[in-house]
Amino acid sequence: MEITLCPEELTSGRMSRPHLDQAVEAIRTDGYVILENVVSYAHLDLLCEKMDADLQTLMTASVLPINFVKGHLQQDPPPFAPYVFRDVVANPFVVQVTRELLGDGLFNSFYSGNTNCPGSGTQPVHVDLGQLWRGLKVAHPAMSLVVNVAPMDVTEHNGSIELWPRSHLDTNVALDDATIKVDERLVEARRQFAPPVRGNVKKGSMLIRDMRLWHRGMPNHSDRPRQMIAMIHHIHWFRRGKPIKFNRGCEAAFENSDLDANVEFTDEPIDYIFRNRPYDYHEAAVL
Ligand SMILES: O=C(O)CCC(=O)C(=O)O
Ligand SMILES: [Fe+2]
Repeated sequence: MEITLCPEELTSGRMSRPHLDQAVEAIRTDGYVILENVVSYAHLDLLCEKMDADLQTLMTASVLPINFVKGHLQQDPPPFAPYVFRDVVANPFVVQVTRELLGDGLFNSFYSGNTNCPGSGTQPVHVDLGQLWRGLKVAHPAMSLVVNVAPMDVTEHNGSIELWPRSHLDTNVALDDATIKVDERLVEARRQFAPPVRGNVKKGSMLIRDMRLWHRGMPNHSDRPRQMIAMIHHIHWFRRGKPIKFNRGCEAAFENSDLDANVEFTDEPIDYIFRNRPYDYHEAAVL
Protein backbone atom coordinates (compact mmCIF):
# COMPACT_ATOMS: atom_id res chain seq x y z
CA MET A 1 0.00 0.00 0.00
CA GLU A 2 0.98 3.65 -0.46
CA ILE A 3 0.82 6.18 2.34
CA THR A 4 0.87 9.81 1.27
CA LEU A 5 2.23 12.05 3.98
CA CYS A 6 0.33 15.23 4.61
CA PRO A 7 1.73 18.76 5.00
CA GLU A 8 1.61 18.68 8.82
CA GLU A 9 3.65 15.50 8.89
CA LEU A 10 6.15 16.86 6.39
CA THR A 11 6.61 20.07 8.36
CA SER A 12 7.01 18.33 11.71
CA GLY A 13 9.12 15.49 10.32
CA ARG A 14 6.91 13.01 12.20
CA MET A 15 4.33 10.64 10.81
CA SER A 16 0.98 10.64 12.58
CA ARG A 17 0.17 7.63 14.75
CA PRO A 18 -2.52 6.36 12.33
CA HIS A 19 -0.12 6.56 9.37
CA LEU A 20 2.63 4.87 11.35
CA ASP A 21 0.27 2.07 12.38
CA GLN A 22 -0.85 1.63 8.77
CA ALA A 23 2.73 1.42 7.53
CA VAL A 24 3.74 -1.11 10.16
CA GLU A 25 0.64 -3.19 9.56
CA ALA A 26 1.24 -3.19 5.78
CA ILE A 27 4.79 -4.47 6.22
CA ARG A 28 3.71 -7.12 8.73
CA THR A 29 0.86 -8.30 6.49
CA ASP A 30 1.94 -7.69 2.87
CA GLY A 31 5.67 -7.41 3.43
CA TYR A 32 6.05 -3.89 2.06
CA VAL A 33 4.81 -0.31 2.12
CA ILE A 34 5.43 2.81 0.02
CA LEU A 35 5.78 6.22 1.69
CA GLU A 36 4.99 9.00 -0.75
CA ASN A 37 6.33 12.54 -0.73
CA VAL A 38 9.27 11.94 1.58
CA VAL A 39 12.34 12.81 -0.52
CA SER A 40 13.23 16.16 -2.10
CA TYR A 41 13.10 16.29 -5.89
CA ALA A 42 16.21 18.48 -5.93
CA HIS A 43 18.17 15.79 -4.05
CA LEU A 44 16.92 13.07 -6.38
CA ASP A 45 17.79 15.12 -9.48
CA LEU A 46 21.36 15.61 -8.26
CA LEU A 47 21.69 11.91 -7.47
CA CYS A 48 20.25 10.91 -10.82
CA GLU A 49 22.61 13.10 -12.78
CA LYS A 50 25.64 11.85 -10.87
CA MET A 51 24.59 8.20 -11.02
CA ASP A 52 24.00 8.51 -14.78
CA ALA A 53 27.55 9.82 -15.15
CA ASP A 54 28.94 7.12 -12.83
CA LEU A 55 27.15 4.47 -14.87
CA GLN A 56 29.08 5.56 -17.96
CA THR A 57 32.27 4.99 -15.98
CA LEU A 58 31.02 1.67 -14.61
CA MET A 59 30.26 0.45 -18.14
CA THR A 60 34.00 0.54 -18.88
CA ALA A 61 34.66 -2.14 -16.24
CA SER A 62 36.25 -5.34 -17.52
CA VAL A 63 33.73 -7.35 -15.48
CA LEU A 64 30.32 -5.75 -15.01
CA PRO A 65 28.60 -6.33 -11.64
CA ILE A 66 25.54 -8.02 -13.15
CA ASN A 67 22.87 -9.45 -10.83
CA PHE A 68 21.47 -12.70 -12.30
CA VAL A 69 20.68 -11.51 -15.84
CA LYS A 70 21.88 -8.89 -18.31
CA GLY A 71 21.07 -5.25 -17.70
CA HIS A 72 20.71 -5.46 -13.91
CA LEU A 73 23.78 -3.81 -12.40
CA GLN A 74 24.89 -3.26 -8.82
CA GLN A 75 25.71 0.44 -8.65
CA ASP A 76 26.63 2.26 -5.45
CA PRO A 77 25.54 5.87 -5.04
CA PRO A 78 28.32 8.43 -4.50
CA PRO A 79 29.33 8.27 -0.80
CA PHE A 80 30.38 11.90 -0.42
CA ALA A 81 29.02 15.46 -0.32
CA PRO A 82 27.06 16.96 -1.96
CA TYR A 83 25.30 13.70 -2.78
CA VAL A 84 24.53 12.35 0.70
CA PHE A 85 21.15 13.54 1.92
CA ARG A 86 19.43 13.05 5.22
CA ASP A 87 16.08 12.43 3.53
CA VAL A 88 17.74 9.49 1.75
CA VAL A 89 20.24 7.99 4.24
CA ALA A 90 18.31 8.65 7.45
CA ASN A 91 14.85 9.58 6.26
CA PRO A 92 12.95 10.43 9.45
CA PHE A 93 9.67 8.87 8.25
CA VAL A 94 11.34 5.68 7.08
CA VAL A 95 13.27 5.41 10.34
CA GLN A 96 10.06 5.91 12.30
CA VAL A 97 8.60 2.89 10.53
CA THR A 98 11.67 0.65 10.67
CA ARG A 99 12.24 1.49 14.35
CA GLU A 100 8.65 0.62 15.17
CA LEU A 101 9.21 -2.82 13.62
CA LEU A 102 12.82 -3.47 14.66
CA GLY A 103 13.05 -1.62 17.96
CA ASP A 104 15.81 0.51 19.45
CA GLY A 105 19.36 0.00 18.29
CA LEU A 106 18.43 -0.65 14.66
CA PHE A 107 21.35 -0.14 12.32
CA ASN A 108 22.01 0.21 8.61
CA SER A 109 24.36 -2.23 6.87
CA PHE A 110 24.17 -1.21 3.23
CA TYR A 111 24.39 1.74 0.87
CA SER A 112 24.25 0.48 -2.69
CA GLY A 113 21.75 0.25 -5.51
CA ASN A 114 20.27 -1.59 -8.44
CA THR A 115 20.50 -0.01 -11.85
CA ASN A 116 18.10 -1.47 -14.38
CA CYS A 117 19.38 -0.68 -17.88
CA PRO A 118 17.34 -0.46 -21.10
CA GLY A 119 16.96 -3.89 -22.66
CA SER A 120 17.46 -5.73 -19.37
CA GLY A 121 16.14 -9.25 -18.79
CA THR A 122 13.91 -10.80 -16.14
CA GLN A 123 15.60 -11.93 -12.95
CA PRO A 124 14.66 -15.17 -11.19
CA VAL A 125 12.32 -14.71 -8.22
CA HIS A 126 14.47 -14.47 -5.10
CA VAL A 127 14.65 -13.25 -1.52
CA ASP A 128 17.43 -11.02 -0.28
CA LEU A 129 17.45 -13.12 2.93
CA GLY A 130 15.45 -16.21 3.95
CA GLN A 131 13.85 -17.08 7.29
CA LEU A 132 16.40 -17.23 10.12
CA TRP A 133 15.33 -20.77 11.03
CA ARG A 134 14.44 -23.66 8.75
CA GLY A 135 11.17 -25.55 9.13
CA LEU A 136 9.21 -22.88 11.02
CA LYS A 137 5.45 -23.43 11.22
CA VAL A 138 4.94 -19.68 11.45
CA ALA A 139 7.33 -17.01 10.18
CA HIS A 140 9.26 -15.02 12.76
CA PRO A 141 8.81 -11.22 13.00
CA ALA A 142 10.79 -8.88 10.73
CA MET A 143 14.47 -8.50 11.53
CA SER A 144 15.77 -6.85 8.33
CA LEU A 145 14.08 -4.30 6.09
CA VAL A 146 15.25 -3.08 2.70
CA VAL A 147 14.71 0.60 1.97
CA ASN A 148 14.61 1.53 -1.72
CA VAL A 149 14.45 4.91 -3.39
CA ALA A 150 14.56 5.67 -7.11
CA PRO A 151 15.35 9.19 -8.35
CA MET A 152 12.41 9.20 -10.80
CA ASP A 153 8.88 7.87 -11.33
CA VAL A 154 9.05 4.10 -11.76
CA THR A 155 6.45 2.03 -13.61
CA GLU A 156 6.29 -1.20 -15.61
CA HIS A 157 7.72 0.80 -18.52
CA ASN A 158 11.08 1.53 -16.93
CA GLY A 159 11.30 -1.70 -14.96
CA SER A 160 9.66 -1.41 -11.56
CA ILE A 161 10.54 -4.22 -9.17
CA GLU A 162 8.16 -7.18 -9.00
CA LEU A 163 6.96 -7.92 -5.45
CA TRP A 164 5.18 -11.01 -4.11
CA PRO A 165 2.75 -9.84 -1.40
CA ARG A 166 2.82 -11.83 1.86
CA SER A 167 5.64 -14.09 0.61
CA HIS A 168 7.84 -12.90 3.52
CA LEU A 169 5.70 -15.18 5.69
CA ASP A 170 6.43 -18.23 3.53
CA THR A 171 8.59 -20.53 5.63
CA ASN A 172 9.93 -22.66 2.75
CA VAL A 173 12.81 -20.28 2.08
CA ALA A 174 15.51 -20.17 4.75
CA LEU A 175 18.70 -18.20 5.32
CA ASP A 176 20.91 -21.28 5.08
CA ASP A 177 19.49 -22.43 1.71
CA ALA A 178 22.12 -22.97 -0.96
CA THR A 179 20.61 -20.15 -3.03
CA ILE A 180 18.46 -17.05 -2.51
CA LYS A 181 16.47 -18.05 -5.61
CA VAL A 182 13.02 -19.42 -4.86
CA ASP A 183 12.30 -22.89 -6.22
CA GLU A 184 10.31 -22.62 -9.46
CA ARG A 185 7.61 -24.98 -8.11
CA LEU A 186 7.06 -22.78 -5.07
CA VAL A 187 6.87 -19.73 -7.34
CA GLU A 188 4.26 -21.30 -9.61
CA ALA A 189 2.24 -22.61 -6.65
CA ARG A 190 2.21 -19.18 -5.03
CA ARG A 191 1.23 -17.46 -8.28
CA GLN A 192 -2.11 -19.31 -8.14
CA PHE A 193 -3.25 -17.77 -4.85
CA ALA A 194 -1.10 -14.65 -4.33
CA PRO A 195 0.20 -13.36 -7.67
CA PRO A 196 2.91 -10.72 -7.83
CA VAL A 197 2.42 -6.97 -8.14
CA ARG A 198 4.70 -4.24 -9.44
CA GLY A 199 6.32 -1.84 -7.00
CA ASN A 200 5.44 1.26 -9.00
CA VAL A 201 6.54 4.41 -7.20
CA LYS A 202 6.24 8.11 -7.80
CA LYS A 203 9.37 10.22 -7.60
CA GLY A 204 9.91 11.22 -3.97
CA SER A 205 8.61 7.91 -2.61
CA MET A 206 10.46 5.30 -0.61
CA LEU A 207 9.69 1.60 -0.61
CA ILE A 208 10.26 -0.35 2.60
CA ARG A 209 10.16 -4.13 2.22
CA ASP A 210 10.82 -7.09 4.46
CA MET A 211 14.10 -8.66 3.35
CA ARG A 212 12.35 -12.04 3.12
CA LEU A 213 9.86 -10.77 0.53
CA TRP A 214 10.10 -12.58 -2.81
CA HIS A 215 10.88 -10.16 -5.62
CA ARG A 216 12.79 -9.71 -8.88
CA GLY A 217 14.09 -7.15 -11.31
CA MET A 218 12.04 -6.86 -14.51
CA PRO A 219 12.83 -5.63 -18.05
CA ASN A 220 13.34 -1.92 -18.56
CA HIS A 221 11.50 -1.00 -21.78
CA SER A 222 12.42 2.68 -21.64
CA ASP A 223 15.44 4.31 -23.23
CA ARG A 224 17.20 5.33 -20.01
CA PRO A 225 18.51 3.50 -16.93
CA ARG A 226 16.40 3.27 -13.79
CA GLN A 227 18.54 3.61 -10.70
CA MET A 228 17.30 2.48 -7.28
CA ILE A 229 19.27 3.12 -4.11
CA ALA A 230 19.11 0.37 -1.48
CA MET A 231 19.76 0.41 2.25
CA ILE A 232 19.10 -2.34 4.80
CA HIS A 233 17.97 -1.70 8.35
CA HIS A 234 18.52 -4.55 10.83
CA ILE A 235 17.44 -5.39 14.35
CA HIS A 236 20.21 -4.55 16.85
CA TRP A 237 21.43 -8.12 17.38
CA PHE A 238 21.81 -8.99 13.70
CA ARG A 239 25.35 -9.72 12.49
CA ARG A 240 27.17 -6.51 11.87
CA GLY A 241 29.78 -6.37 9.14
CA LYS A 242 32.26 -3.59 8.63
CA PRO A 243 30.98 -0.02 8.89
CA ILE A 244 30.02 1.67 5.64
CA LYS A 245 32.59 4.13 4.34
CA PHE A 246 31.70 7.70 3.47
CA ASN A 247 34.00 10.62 2.84
CA ARG A 248 34.26 13.32 5.46
CA GLY A 249 32.00 16.28 4.77
CA CYS A 250 28.60 14.58 4.85
CA GLU A 251 28.43 13.71 8.58
CA ALA A 252 25.46 15.97 9.24
CA ALA A 253 23.16 13.81 7.11
CA PHE A 254 23.38 10.99 9.65
CA GLU A 255 23.16 12.94 12.90
CA ASN A 256 20.29 12.93 15.39
CA SER A 257 18.56 9.85 14.08
CA ASP A 258 17.21 6.77 15.85
CA LEU A 259 18.98 4.83 13.11
CA ASP A 260 22.55 3.78 13.87
CA ALA A 261 23.99 4.62 10.46
CA ASN A 262 27.02 2.38 11.07
CA VAL A 263 29.31 4.66 9.07
CA GLU A 264 33.00 5.36 9.04
CA PHE A 265 34.20 8.67 7.67
CA THR A 266 37.44 8.77 5.77
CA ASP A 267 39.47 11.21 3.70
CA GLU A 268 40.74 8.40 1.48
CA PRO A 269 39.09 8.06 -1.92
CA ILE A 270 36.42 5.34 -1.94
CA ASP A 271 36.30 3.04 -4.95
CA TYR A 272 32.51 2.99 -5.01
CA ILE A 273 32.15 2.56 -8.77
CA PHE A 274 34.19 -0.53 -9.47
CA ARG A 275 34.00 -2.49 -6.23
CA ASN A 276 30.93 -4.63 -6.93
CA ARG A 277 31.07 -8.10 -8.48
CA PRO A 278 28.62 -10.09 -10.61
CA TYR A 279 26.09 -12.14 -8.68
CA ASP A 280 24.83 -15.46 -10.04
CA TYR A 281 25.43 -14.35 -13.62
CA HIS A 282 26.45 -16.93 -16.18
CA GLU A 283 27.23 -15.45 -19.54
CA ALA A 284 26.98 -18.75 -21.39
CA ALA A 285 23.73 -19.82 -19.75
CA VAL A 286 20.94 -20.68 -22.15
CA LEU A 287 17.74 -19.33 -20.66
O1 LIG B 1 16.25 -3.66 -9.71
C1 LIG B 1 15.26 -4.25 -9.29
O2 LIG B 1 14.12 -3.90 -9.58
C2 LIG B 1 15.46 -5.40 -8.36
C3 LIG B 1 16.86 -5.94 -8.41
C4 LIG B 1 17.10 -7.02 -7.42
O3 LIG B 1 16.25 -7.46 -6.71
C5 LIG B 1 18.45 -7.59 -7.31
O4 LIG B 1 19.31 -7.32 -8.18
O5 LIG B 1 18.68 -8.34 -6.33
FE1 LIG C 1 16.96 -8.64 -5.01
